[in-house]
Amino acid sequence: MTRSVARLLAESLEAHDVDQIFCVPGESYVGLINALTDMNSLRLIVCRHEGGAGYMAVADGRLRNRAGCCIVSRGPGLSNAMVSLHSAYHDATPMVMLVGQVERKDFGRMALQEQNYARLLSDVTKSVIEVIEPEQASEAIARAFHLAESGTPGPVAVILPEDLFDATTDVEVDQPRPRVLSGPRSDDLDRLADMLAKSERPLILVGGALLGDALYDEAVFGDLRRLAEGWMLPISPTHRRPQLFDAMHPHYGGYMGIRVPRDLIAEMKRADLMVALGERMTDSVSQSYSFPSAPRPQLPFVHIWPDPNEVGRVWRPDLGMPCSPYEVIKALLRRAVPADAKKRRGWVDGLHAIHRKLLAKEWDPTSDGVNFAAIVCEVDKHLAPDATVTTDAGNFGSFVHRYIGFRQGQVFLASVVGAMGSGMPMAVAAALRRPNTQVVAFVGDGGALMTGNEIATALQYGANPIMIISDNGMYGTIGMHSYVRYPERPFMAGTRLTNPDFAAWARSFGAEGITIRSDAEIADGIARAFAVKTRPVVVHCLTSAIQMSAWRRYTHSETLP
Ligand SMILES: Cc1ncc(C[n+]2csc(CCOP(=O)(O)OP(=O)(O)O)c2C)c(N)n1
Repeated sequence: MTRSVARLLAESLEAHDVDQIFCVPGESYVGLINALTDMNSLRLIVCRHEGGAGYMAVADGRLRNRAGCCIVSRGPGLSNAMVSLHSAYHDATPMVMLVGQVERKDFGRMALQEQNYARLLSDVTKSVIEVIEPEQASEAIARAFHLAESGTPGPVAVILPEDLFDATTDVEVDQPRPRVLSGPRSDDLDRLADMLAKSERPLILVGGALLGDALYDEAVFGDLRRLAEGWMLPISPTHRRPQLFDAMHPHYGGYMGIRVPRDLIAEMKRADLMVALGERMTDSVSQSYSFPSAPRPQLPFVHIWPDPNEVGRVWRPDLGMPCSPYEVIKALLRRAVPADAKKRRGWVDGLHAIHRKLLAKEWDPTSDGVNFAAIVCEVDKHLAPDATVTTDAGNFGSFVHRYIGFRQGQVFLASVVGAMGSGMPMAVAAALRRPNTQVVAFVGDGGALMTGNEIATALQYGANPIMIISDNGMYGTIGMHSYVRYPERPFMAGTRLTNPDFAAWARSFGAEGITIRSDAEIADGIARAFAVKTRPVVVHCLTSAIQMSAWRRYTHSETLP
């Protein structure tokens, strides 16, 4: 059947089960926009900034355990979207980004907004696929999804010249490649089982590749639970993956985020074995390459990650298993539980006790605004068992990790690498994908005005997230870093912000706007936010800058310098 390349691309996306695409339209791909709007199975979500569109695609992909999809225009559009590629690349999250390009006859002339994408994107994508021949358009989509989702997942860009869309071809839709998963070698499994059996104090870190295997699949979570209980193992979710294990389960061994609190890390360092199960391992998780120390871990280290290029790249593991982490869990469950696994009861209980103590809802009063701890704890009271929480990057997020014990079934989304501007777009994507469930975005006053304008997208498509803004009048994280390095200098210098009335700003979009100025307004303000349900809500919280994070306070005085 002869059809336009635009139509072929649209059908190829449909064949890959793409039902939602995030975009900012551009003249470089109007042919494709027309074909996409003709497809009943596809919803085009028109966003306000390509960074927002990219983050939405990342979040949507994670929610579906697939590569999310977005389309951006050439030079300027792609430049705006770069932050989402950077984030997806570091977070090992699959994404397919289609990019418009100048006409083929003008290649290399530096025509309007032309960029050499292979060069520009070489360090933020797994692959850049330039389509020159109409006959290869569908194959390019199939390859892009395959590459994005296999091995270490990540973003793939498909470059589409403007004149290609109207060209015709009789090539058929290239169907999706089967998903490829590598299983563990039986020798490696023997060794792992032996190491686990001998260990008295193992640490099991669970990370993103397990999440990639299944975000919702109760089978995965159930099997992980059974392994933890049967083999008597503590489970520690890693940085910004808190929902991987129920925080109240007695085998939850503490959250392995950035700068693990002193008591917990001291206990963790007594471990005699570390198993990274589906965690790539980064500086955030490894406490700046100190635990395990890079490149030679100070304790026996097993690295399980679905990509041989990654296992052994930074750390030298005692055992490297380049395979699906879930396959390892299933394989261990088929084996006999070590006879004396119960010897680890005390170790598991000890870690869990420290974790539960850290979750205590305690904080100190503040005089320069509300302690954000109080807001987060109030939100936690309202969170449903299937709620989605997103955080932007910034110190306000530390309160979320400290005070919310995520239950299995709750979903957490964030840029793992800490790219600001991700929180609100991810919440919009979650509210679109999970209508009639609670979606709460925690953002700072910095991130709020980076991509908070996507609240317009939420209103346009009937998505109803709650955006909780911690307005401490500054880029607080950077102020804190400055304070830590140069304690005698005024810590707000270079980081102070003059902010709008965010509640009025929200109302100007047609959203609900609520302001919380004092502790007395917290309970009612948060209850009102959760009661709205039929439109987005912004809760503007005037928060303390002295309380720099959930763990650190400015100690020189109670008034700002
Ligand atoms: C896109 C991007 N730009 C800059 C940074 C550096 N950065 C990290 S946190 C932060 C401040 C965040 O401020 P805010 O949103 O107000 O939250 P707070 O730290 O005050 O809680 C900045 C500028 C970043 N991570 N991402």
